[in-house]
Amino acid sequence: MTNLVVLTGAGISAESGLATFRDPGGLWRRYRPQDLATPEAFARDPELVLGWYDARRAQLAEVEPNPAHLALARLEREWPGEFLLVTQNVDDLHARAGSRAMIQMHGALKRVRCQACGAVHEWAAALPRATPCPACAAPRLRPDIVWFGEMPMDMPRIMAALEDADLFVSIGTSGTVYPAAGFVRMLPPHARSIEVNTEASAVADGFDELRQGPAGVLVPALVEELLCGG
Ligand code: BV8
Repeated sequence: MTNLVVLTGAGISAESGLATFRDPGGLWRRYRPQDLATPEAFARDPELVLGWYDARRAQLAEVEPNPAHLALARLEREWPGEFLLVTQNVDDLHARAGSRAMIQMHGALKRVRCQACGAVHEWAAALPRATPCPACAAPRLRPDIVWFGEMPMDMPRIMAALEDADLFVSIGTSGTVYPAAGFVRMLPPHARSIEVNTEASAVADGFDELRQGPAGVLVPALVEELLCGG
């Protein structure tokens, strides 16, 4: 049986209309994500950081999963071996497309976490500063997002899947953020690795194959190929 691990980044959601980190992101073009997605930025200017996440959370209601998200959900349903989707994305498009065997290693826009009691709550609305925690009432809620300098989620489970992988497919990620960018170098020597991207990522040389083009076109074709004996 072939064990398959898929990694996705912001590029898989680009055709759904969600800006990637590299695009000039409109309202936020004067900030770099590295400057906003940090505990220090949140401590320094909570309203600015919460406003950024409120805007991105609100945008989820305006976008839909695209054929690449849907194809990965089909691949999970029909794959005969072990399957794990690891996404760096904090949007809800993989879940809405039907993916279940999924780890959101950088957290989720539609979840908040209490810094006082640790409770995690599903959250679709805005998160004004000092909103009381539904569990303990402390005004200490933050986005349940992994910021730069914070430990990504579920790393032991991700590492175990990479060690057992026979096939690794990376889709729509620039390969600039670690530890995700290093996953391709953690594979067993026999594993086959494929990168799907509109341009070569910073770690493209670590892959056996580069399929250059939009995920919305290449991922459904790759899924068909993998399921029908490619
Ligand atoms: C950690 C949530 C350790 C926030 C995110 C120096 C060297 C190496 C590493 C470091 C270093 N200094 C610091 C570090 C560590 C740091 C890091 O890697 N920094 C980088 C900037 C150098 N990493 C961390 O801090 C991580 N934590 O290391 O912890 C630790 C150890 C012990 C104890 C405690 C801690 C945590 C990183 C997580 C940060 N959070 N997201 C939020 O979203 O608001 S990162 C965020 O940016 C995303 O999640 C994603 O990971 C990253 C953006 O990357 P991509 O998803 O790849 O998106 P991008 O826009 O860059 O690229 C899009 C790609 O799609 C492009 O290639 C494009 O060509 C392609 N594309 C576009 N359209 C399409 C397409 N492809 C196909 N089809 C299309 N249509």
